Amino acid sequence: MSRLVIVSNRVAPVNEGKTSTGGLAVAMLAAMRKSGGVWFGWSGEVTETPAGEPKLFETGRLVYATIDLSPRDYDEYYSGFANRVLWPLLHFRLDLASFSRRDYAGYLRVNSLFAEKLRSLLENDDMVWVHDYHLIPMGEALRHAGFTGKIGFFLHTPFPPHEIMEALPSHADLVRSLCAYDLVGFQTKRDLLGFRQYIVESARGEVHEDGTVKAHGRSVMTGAYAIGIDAENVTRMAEGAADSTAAQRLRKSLGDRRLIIGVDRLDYSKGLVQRFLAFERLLESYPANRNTSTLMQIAPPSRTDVPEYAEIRRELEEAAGRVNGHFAEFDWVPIRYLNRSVNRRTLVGFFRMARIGLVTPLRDGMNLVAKEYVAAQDPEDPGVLVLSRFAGAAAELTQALLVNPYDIDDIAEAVQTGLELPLPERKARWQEMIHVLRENNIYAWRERFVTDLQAA
Ligand code: ADQ
Repeated sequence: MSRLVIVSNRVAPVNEGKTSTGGLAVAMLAAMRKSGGVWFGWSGEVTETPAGEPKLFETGRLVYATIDLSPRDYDEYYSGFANRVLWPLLHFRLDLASFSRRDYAGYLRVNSLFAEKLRSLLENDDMVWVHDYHLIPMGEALRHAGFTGKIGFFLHTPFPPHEIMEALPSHADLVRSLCAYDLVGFQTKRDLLGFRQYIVESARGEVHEDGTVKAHGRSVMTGAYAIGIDAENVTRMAEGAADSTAAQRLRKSLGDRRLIIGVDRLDYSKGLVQRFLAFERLLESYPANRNTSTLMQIAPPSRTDVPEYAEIRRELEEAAGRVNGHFAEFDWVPIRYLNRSVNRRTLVGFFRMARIGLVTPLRDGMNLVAKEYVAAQDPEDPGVLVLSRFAGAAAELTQALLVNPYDIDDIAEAVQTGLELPLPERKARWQEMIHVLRENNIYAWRERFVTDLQAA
């Protein structure tokens, strides 16, 4: 039987007890644990002299194969092109993209390195599934290295309109390498449409009714595959965690105040500054929330050596400090702002206690926190999800209170509406959403992609 070989920039921590705060790692670990296979990627280590061969580690049915990166690779490929060019560009932030030819060359070099190292582990009938923007050219590099089996690619981020893509000096090369895959998957129809429009408008290619795209002399299958979560597992974990020591401490500290929760990697795409300002607006416009509602924002720092992340962190600290300074009372702090990760069990226990899940990214491929929040709710007394229209999850979670994350008044009003929503309506909205999450769970997502890749 052919093996499924997953490739992503980072593999999830081998130690499952360790907290992982990246959506990709959380999702892929859930998707792969049951089915087994090989997971290849960067170890997270940077060393002057990376070992020649991948390090192998087997656990259950999953084999991890990892390589280290040199400091130069790390700077140019990871911090440089992937996180200072592609990430902002794919999230519609051209203003934050800083392109350099040196970093692009490093990106291509590391993609070839990944392909070469992986090639030595592959068998002919393996099926390779490459993940995310770090590794767009990897499939083409694997072809050059002589691999002839199926290769698929899934983009976890949005795909922006073609006018934005065209601002990237190497856009034509990158899209040409996307066309070397057998199947390219996107999170939502909107992203798929963005890609297809690019193909027609910028690459002068063709889009066929069955989803095949023809461009650059190649033909590739395309589709939308909204990533899911293991909803039943999250529900079970949340039930179990509702009375954990941490949950009890949180409950005690809140008294009968209502909890509004936000959980995100500290990233400028997540709309955190606007979220704090919206909470400030809520306290101004609906003063009954003073000393009766608390926003807890958990935001562990990520990509700390990218300057734009230091900047957003500074802005957030300033906003939280100002709101707290203005509204705090001797027995209440409006915003509890935590720069740390929390283990998954504790986190979903907190979700279950929160009356509002506040998820307001300016752009997000999907957003798993929104889905986890819904799955963690008590069916008899579910909280309300306030969700950005610009998160991929909004296409499925239509029963959330959808907001424009740039519009501070809109967010504040939705939170107020959510706090006042009568129980029957909360239940009705939640039931529709949990149904969607159970149907399109992480296993269904994996199956759909793998089946289509086999057929491509
Ligand atoms: P991310 O941008 O990382 O993912 P998201 O989808 O919300 O965003 O996933 C974050 C994951 O990390 C969630 O499982 C969450 O529970 C966990 N997490 C976040 N903060 C945490 C904390 N403080 N402590 C513990 N755990 C925390 C990228 C894309 C998304 C896409 C996913 C998957 O940007 O759009 O949904 O990949 O495709």
